[in-house]
Amino acid sequence: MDDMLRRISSAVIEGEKDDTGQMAQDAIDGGCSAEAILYQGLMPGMDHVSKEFKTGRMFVPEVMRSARAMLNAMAVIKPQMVKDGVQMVGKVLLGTVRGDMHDIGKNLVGMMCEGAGFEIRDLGSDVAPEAFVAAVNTYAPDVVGMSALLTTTMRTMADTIKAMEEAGVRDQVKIMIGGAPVTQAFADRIGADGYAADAAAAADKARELIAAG
Ligand code: B1M
Repeated sequence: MDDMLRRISSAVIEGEKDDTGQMAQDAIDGGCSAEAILYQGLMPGMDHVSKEFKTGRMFVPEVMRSARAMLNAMAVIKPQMVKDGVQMVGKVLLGTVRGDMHDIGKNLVGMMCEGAGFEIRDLGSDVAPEAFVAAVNTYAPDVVGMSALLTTTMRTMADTIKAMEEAGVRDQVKIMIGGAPVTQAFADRIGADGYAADAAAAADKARELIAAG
């Protein structure tokens, strides 16, 4: 069994996206729990990828292949996880803010967070402040993650936080922001709870924000 989980970890690291679904199915058929596949197979694999990305030994295309490998296995184990009542680390609501169509980085953040054990609700790109507010009410996420790639759309992050304050939902969530033009100083200025420079750091930051309560 351990060997099976180790092979799943390696397949994620190597980005063997066409194999991981079947490997996860074989593991389930072999009596492995969905929880073990997630926590002892997929997550250690993505954790390794995250470290390699942070230190510059893996690059965006490789990380995306690994993330896809992980997501293909997740698709197979999810029904079993629901049946078994497996708890995820937390819920992250993601979106690229209004007026901004860039979603590659945001998608990568979603994949990394999913690899770190979060349930992801992705609202897509060009997401209006009111849509974030409505989604907070619908999904009750732990963390709201906003992405912006344009200097002109960064200020919509502040508008979104303001809309959450006005709707009375600001204190129900932690807010994390990121994207190429975004900085820690900007996050501090607009009252976000956290900033992350890249997708691996975003998964760490989401964990940290939840742990901080
Ligand atoms: Co656009 N674009 N683009 N573009 N584009 C940039 C951002 C730009 C820097 C290019 C340039 O001029 N050098 C420039 C912005 C300049 C500025 O604002 N100062 C720009 C512009 C001007 C535009 C248009 C206005 C161009 C035009 O039409 N005249 C237009 C705007 C459209 C709109 O959004 N309304 C536009 C359009 C597009 C395309 C549609 C063609 C395409 C987007 C496709 C898509 O996303 N589906 C596109 C692309 C691809 C880029 C570049 C080339 C690459 C962006 C990217 O995907 N990077 C970009 C130039 C560049 O960055 N070199 C550029 C890869 C990605 C993995 O990195 O998104 O930074 P990134 O995400 C990182 C981190 O930032 C972080 O983690 C990610 C992974 O490590 N991160 C987070 C991101 N979100 C996070 C959220 C977090 C935490 C971390 O917490 C929630």
